[in-house]
Amino acid sequence: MPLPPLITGQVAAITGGLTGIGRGIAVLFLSHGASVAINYLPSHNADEDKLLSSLRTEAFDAIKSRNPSATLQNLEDVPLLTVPGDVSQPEAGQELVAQTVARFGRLDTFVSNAGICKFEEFLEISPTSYQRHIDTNLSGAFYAVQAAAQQMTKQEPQGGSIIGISSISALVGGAQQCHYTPTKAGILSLMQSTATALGKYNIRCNALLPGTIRTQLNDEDLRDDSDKKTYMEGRIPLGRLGRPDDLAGPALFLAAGELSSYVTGAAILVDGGAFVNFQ
Ligand code: RM4
Repeated sequence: MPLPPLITGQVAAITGGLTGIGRGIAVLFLSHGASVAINYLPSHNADEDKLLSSLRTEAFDAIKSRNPSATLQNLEDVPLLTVPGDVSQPEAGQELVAQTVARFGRLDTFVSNAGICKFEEFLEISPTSYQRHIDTNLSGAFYAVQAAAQQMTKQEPQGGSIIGISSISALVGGAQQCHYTPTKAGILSLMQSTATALGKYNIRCNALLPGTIRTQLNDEDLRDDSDKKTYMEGRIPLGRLGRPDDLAGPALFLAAGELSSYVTGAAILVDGGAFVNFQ
């Protein structure tokens, strides 16, 4: 039996919601009765139009399958807003939040998810590549979270839940990720500090630390015949790499105030047990 809808009437916004973890979260939130706005980097995916329309279809099916009596008739009824923007620019977070509120009236849950990772040897990382990782992953999270918090403090009722998608690599590093892992450690730190700063406004801030989730970020690094894929699978107690859906449940828990009302400043590992198996 699927769970009944848990966040009916909530409004959520997610950066980087067109693919990977952000998309998984968007679909689950929609199926649980939320209205969802996603940000995505325009012209980044060759099949952008297809990704946009299939997201709506997936969400429609997910809503219907969780709640067969849902009133939506056609795809346009899916309460999904798609907002193009480059999160490395402060305006993108502001725009996402403004459009979310204009369409859906408020903002209950904000997921800062957009991120990039180009696997590169440390000795060869160019200043441009380094800066791009910092700008997108860390500065992007900062700007977007600030925009979300500004909205959550001024709405009635005040408050909300902010979720930063960090990584297991915030804790352990990664040889070809010397420009990336510091950004993920930064997101964890950002969530701890914003939890401290925003508790008085009834805003909870938490970090999810995924282990290795199979997304387009690691298409090449973890291709099917690679030794690394075999190695990674071998050291995960649950025996498989993560899927975007594996992150969506923990995000739902943090969105559902009834389940997580006293959870803030937390770092939640979602890694199939990989971290405990690290030695
Ligand atoms: C993660 C972690 C994974 C890697 C992705 C791209 O944070 O390091 O192993 O596949 O990044």
